[in-house]
Amino acid sequence: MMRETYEARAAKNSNPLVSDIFRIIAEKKTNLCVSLDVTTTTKLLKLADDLGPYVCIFKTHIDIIDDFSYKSTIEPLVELSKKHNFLIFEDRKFADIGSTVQHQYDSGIYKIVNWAHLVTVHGVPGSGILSGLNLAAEPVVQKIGQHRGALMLAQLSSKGSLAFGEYTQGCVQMANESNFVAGFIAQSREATKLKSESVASRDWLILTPGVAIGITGDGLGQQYKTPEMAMERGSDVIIVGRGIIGDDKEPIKEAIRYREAAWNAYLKEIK
Ligand code: S5P
Repeated sequence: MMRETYEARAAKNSNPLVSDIFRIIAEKKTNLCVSLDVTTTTKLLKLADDLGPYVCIFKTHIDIIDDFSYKSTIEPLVELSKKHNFLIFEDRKFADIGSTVQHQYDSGIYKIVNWAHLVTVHGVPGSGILSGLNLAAEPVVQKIGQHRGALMLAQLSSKGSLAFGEYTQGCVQMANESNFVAGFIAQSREATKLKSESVASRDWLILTPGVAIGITGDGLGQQYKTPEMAMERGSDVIIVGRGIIGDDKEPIKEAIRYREAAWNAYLKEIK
């Protein structure tokens, strides 16, 4: 499919966080997000420093870090995000009522809202989840002058996922009614278009996980497509975990390969 350049979309988007992301992608010429699914702070920070130049966003699952501490895990990660100009996306997959997620976002040991530009959110509980997260984000946005936003899980990459059809449409409807939503985790842009379009659709940021080269699954339900396939379906950013940082991989070499594949696929499609 043909698409506009990231630069053009950055200039037009009314959501400042989405504009920032499109701008970083255009400047660094990378639409790659690496999923840093590792269990130690040392591995997390080494990968963030080594791969920082090749990504626009790093995705984390901060609750799988065995030796987590705010000071030794988060503070250096935030420094690296400034050094290499990437954003941080904590894949928290919030899924509770507004009041609970508000605290899960700003309290506990992780205090996610302080450092993660993006977080993932399930639509299951209804729109209160977005209001609760937004309540936690407002004071932080005020205080540190950075933007915060949610990516709603419109579709999942895993086999047998229940997130399709009417559920996906419901998520898009919820997103349309909240300024806190930056975009979607989805397998295709098409799925994030409302069938009954009464309001003009926003220019959503679409991130696509379940991307790998030369492998179709992981034996636990993950289903892979290639960077080219994800881009052809209208993705803006591919999310790659084990394809780049897997035990048998050379992460820098793989990051360069995936970045090139996704960037060339984008170049083929621009108007
Ligand atoms: O539908 C999804 C949504 C997400 S956020 N499918 C996914 O795989 N993810 C996440 O992307 C998942 O939690 C994991 O962190 C990453 C994929 O990792 P990989 O090693 O399979 O590339």
